[in-house]
Amino acid sequence: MGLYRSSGVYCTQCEADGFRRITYFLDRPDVMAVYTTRIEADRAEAPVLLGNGNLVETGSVGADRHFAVWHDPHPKPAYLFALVGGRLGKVETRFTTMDGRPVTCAVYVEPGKEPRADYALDAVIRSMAWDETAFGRAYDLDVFNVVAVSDFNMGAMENKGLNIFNDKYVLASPETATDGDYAAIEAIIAHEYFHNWSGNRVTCRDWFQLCLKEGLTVFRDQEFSSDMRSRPVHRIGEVRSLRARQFPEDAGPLRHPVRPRAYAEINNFYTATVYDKGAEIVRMLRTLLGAEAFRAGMDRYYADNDGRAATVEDFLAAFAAVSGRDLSAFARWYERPGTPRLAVTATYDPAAGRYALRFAQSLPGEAGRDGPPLVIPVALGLVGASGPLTEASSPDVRDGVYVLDRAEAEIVFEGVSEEPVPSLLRDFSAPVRLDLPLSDTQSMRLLAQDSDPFNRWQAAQDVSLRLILDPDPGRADAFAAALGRFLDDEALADPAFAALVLALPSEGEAADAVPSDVDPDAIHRARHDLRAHLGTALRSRLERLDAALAPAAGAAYSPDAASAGRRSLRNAALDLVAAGDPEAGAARAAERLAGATNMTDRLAALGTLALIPGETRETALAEFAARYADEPLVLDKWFAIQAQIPEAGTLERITRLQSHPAFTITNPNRVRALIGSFAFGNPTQFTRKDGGGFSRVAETVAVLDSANPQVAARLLTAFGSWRRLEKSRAAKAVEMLNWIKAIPGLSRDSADILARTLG
Ligand code: HT7
Ligand code: ZN
Repeated sequence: MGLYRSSGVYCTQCEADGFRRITYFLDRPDVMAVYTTRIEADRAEAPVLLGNGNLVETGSVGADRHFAVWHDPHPKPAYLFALVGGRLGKVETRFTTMDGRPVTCAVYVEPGKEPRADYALDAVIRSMAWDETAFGRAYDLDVFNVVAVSDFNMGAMENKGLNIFNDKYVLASPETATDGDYAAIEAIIAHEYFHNWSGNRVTCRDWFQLCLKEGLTVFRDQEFSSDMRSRPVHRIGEVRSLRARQFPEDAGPLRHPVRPRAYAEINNFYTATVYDKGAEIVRMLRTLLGAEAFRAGMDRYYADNDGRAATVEDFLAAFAAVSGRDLSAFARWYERPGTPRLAVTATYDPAAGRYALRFAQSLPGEAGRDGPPLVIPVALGLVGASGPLTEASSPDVRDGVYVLDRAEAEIVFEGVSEEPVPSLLRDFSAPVRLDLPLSDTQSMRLLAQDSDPFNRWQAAQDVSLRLILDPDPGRADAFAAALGRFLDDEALADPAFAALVLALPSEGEAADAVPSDVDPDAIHRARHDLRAHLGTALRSRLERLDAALAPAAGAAYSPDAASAGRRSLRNAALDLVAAGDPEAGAARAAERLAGATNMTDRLAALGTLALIPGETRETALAEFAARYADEPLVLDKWFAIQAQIPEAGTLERITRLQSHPAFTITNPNRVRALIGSFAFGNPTQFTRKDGGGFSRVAETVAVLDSANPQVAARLLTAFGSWRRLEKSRAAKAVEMLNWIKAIPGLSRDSADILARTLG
């Protein structure tokens, strides 16, 4: 925090309260000022000098030194202050805003890596254009600079006119970056750029309002990515990540309202709840008001609050003003922690052609009792044997959405000619857990017939989850047959979607569905067996797809969504075949690895091989490391893949990797790659019964805590679900948490997470 050096480059990180480490200041977000910054440095050491705003003067100081003066005319809080000085190369281009302002946009990177910044620069230009079209927001300075540094605690930072990035989210080439990396670069460049309005022009009154800028900006970057890529595929990705990170947080000891009521250390509140559930609230608001009123509300919010430090109330007031709606009940989403449950039961009267759905919402609070109801938009439809029943209607459903604002309610559809399967929470219209007891046959009807792509995917997830929790070879055969029909009919038309349908719920998601005494080994085995079953049953189809999706010889790599989708299905097919026949799979993956022309295919093949013990795997890993010895971001992938191997030998492997010359505890990306991937991505080994996994992470926290408390505290959050584990593992986790607690001089960051986790 404050001013620091990353690989010889001076840079700053002031959010949330780092500016006070640079100079005395009233370091609160509601204290706004106009800044003029004069930076002076040794010319050889720091030929590039960057600050907020526009460059107004440069000059020499004696023979060896020089200076630059930057002026930012927009009043801002200190957390948006930034400066950079160092040896950097750049790529740049011009953009003219909708109000005619010429802007020079540049991306600065380590000299020699300039060609790898082209995609990020292109994403800057696309973000600027999109915010004008989608939200009417134009850029407001003469320059927009992005700087990539290699030591960064988070993804990036939205300093006014001078965004500073973790280089992982800037640098990309087909040889070093996967399709996922390209998509993440596009999304994070957009996210930081969009903060220029949602965060910078309108900032937060205090840190309790963090979701005001983060939830809104995540929503905006999600919309951008959906417009750039496939909307349904992106939505499924958003929900997978919400369920993987936010739902467990909301169910564990670190749960907190989207607008927290109290904090000991604000750095610990840059959470999935503030960011991702915060974005879901904005999405629900749009669903409730409709796209037009939502856009009018956003315009009103900017008009009323430009140049101000605002609150969640100011945000909601803008929407209430334009729509005439009372949003006071909706505001409860910001205050109530936990994921609501929505239980639904259905009754059908064939004689009357009437179908009733009964809804009951619940969200037990601290006292164990439900509070006042939330406002839950439920997008829905009814699906018959050969498709959606469009003639069925209910007076309570408008534009396909029913708004549940009571604890319990019933709605009735008339004109229902056959018993339907309800398709509820279409497009995941609210961040709730749905209790809707469907049979496999009903879910498979949704997979085949629903018009909502999200619920088609959800139906496949539901069947697989049931089969992981309650294995049954006969039902697995029926599921494989349904998947086979789906693949035959649709896989080549939308490969990215098909790849998602084939992907089973993660071990974490399966654990989340178990009420208590979670045994990660049992979940791992059951999930592995189901993959093997499907891989065997679908083998010939998957091999045909593999062949059909092979790129033409000599075809150039392109990161566009359609090409990425074809790669993802082809790689998913390989992985599933390998689960069914590991020997043949290993040979095929090794072949794919040798012939790969881009990092997406290479890493996917290595990932498949990593799950198959043996010589082929070890040789492939050694060759990969040798090939990319000088590529830190690729080596991170190599560390991460090995940390996630679900085998008893992984702990030993991690010990070896920790003494690998490329491992360093001082680089946040490297620590996250090895120890973070182990803690968050290897459930069976992190929660080993002998406690070895917990102690490895605890030891890392202990070493890291004084130098980088933020990263140490984040690692500690991996212990968040210890209470749900079966007793012996839970006891080992507590032992290690208490061991950390006893470390003298523990940072406030780690102490806060510990206190709440043990709490
Ligand atoms: N607003 C930025 C948050 C951030 C941050 C917070 C605490 C410590 C370090 C940090 N680096 C960046 C990033 C964002 O969400 O846009
Ligand atoms: Zn942000």
